[in-house]
Amino acid sequence: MRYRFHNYHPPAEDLLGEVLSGLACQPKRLSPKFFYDRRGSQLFEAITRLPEYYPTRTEIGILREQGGRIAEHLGHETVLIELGSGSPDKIRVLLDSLRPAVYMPVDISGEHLRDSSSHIARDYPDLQIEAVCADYSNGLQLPEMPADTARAAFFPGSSIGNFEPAVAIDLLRNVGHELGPGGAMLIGVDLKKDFHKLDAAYNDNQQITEAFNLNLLTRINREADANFDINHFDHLAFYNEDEGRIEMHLVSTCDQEVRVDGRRFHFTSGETIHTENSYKYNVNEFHDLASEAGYKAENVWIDNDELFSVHCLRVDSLAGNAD
Ligand code: AVI
Repeated sequence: MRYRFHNYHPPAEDLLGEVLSGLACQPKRLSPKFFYDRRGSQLFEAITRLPEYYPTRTEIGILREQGGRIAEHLGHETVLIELGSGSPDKIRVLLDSLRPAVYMPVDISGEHLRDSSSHIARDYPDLQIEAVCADYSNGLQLPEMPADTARAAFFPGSSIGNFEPAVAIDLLRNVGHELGPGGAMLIGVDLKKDFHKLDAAYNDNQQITEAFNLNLLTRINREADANFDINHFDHLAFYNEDEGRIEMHLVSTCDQEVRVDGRRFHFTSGETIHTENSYKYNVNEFHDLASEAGYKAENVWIDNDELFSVHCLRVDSLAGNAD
C-alpha cells in the first residue's frame, strides 16, 4: 500500500472549548488554526495566488532555484515530513529535487489533506505517502517510521510566524525530537520589510483575505452552534511595528450579543476578536530563535528583492522539553 491516511484529529469539543475560552478572554481571541476547514483551506490557496501575497511565489522561486543545494543539505531517500500541507506547487518542486522515500504531510484539515495528498499519490505513483491529520501545534504525534531512514522536515510558508516566538521555539524543539540528532529542517520565513508591502499582502483588493478571516465565524456557527452575523463584523489587518507582526482581527461593527453553544458573549461597537499574528523575522532574529530551539543554522537563501527567506537548520542539541 503506497498511500495511508492516519487520523489523529482532535475531537470537535476541542474547537468548542477553545472558542469558549478565547471569547471569554479580554481582549477576545480565536486561534488561527481554526481557519482551515475545507472552505478556509480553499480560501488560503486563493490567497497564495493573489498579486499582493508575495510569500508563496517567492518561496517557490527560491525552492526552484536552489533545488540542488537544498538536496545536498536534506539528502535523498528520506522520510520527508511536511508541516502544514499548504501549497501543492511547493511540495512538488521539493519532491522532484529531493526524491524522498516517504512523504509524510501533516495537516490539521483532514479534507484538505485528503484532497492534496491523493493528487500527489496519483502523480507520484512510486512514492510512499503517509498522510497525518493532526494538530501539530499541540505536540507532534507521528506514525512509526523505518528507524534506519533519515528524516527531514519541510515547514513552508512562514507558518512558524503564526506562533508566538516562545511557542514557536517549543514547536521547533518538538519537531527536532522527531527528526533526531543531525536531522535537517527546511523552513520558510517571511522577512521584515516596508510595512506598506506587508499591509497590502493582508488587505488584498479582491478581499479574499477578508473572506478567509470571516469564514472563521461561519465555521464556528456550524461547528459550535453559534449565531455570529458575519455582516456585523469587519476584517482588520495591520503591521504592528513594535511586535514585528501582522495582526488580523474581526471588528464588531455594532453593540451586539452572540450565542455560542448556549452561552452569550457581548460585543461593543469597535471591539475586536484577535484572530491571527504573523511574525516577520530578519535573518539574525530567526537564527537566534532556531538556536534557542536547539538547531544550528546551516544555510539561508533569500530572493533578490529580500522579501522571503528559506533556512536550512540542523538539529544540534536536544536539550529541553519535548511534549
Ligand atoms: C499560513 N500563514 C503563514 C499565513 C500568513 O501569512 O500568516 C496565513 C494568512 N493569513 C492571512 N493571509 C495569509
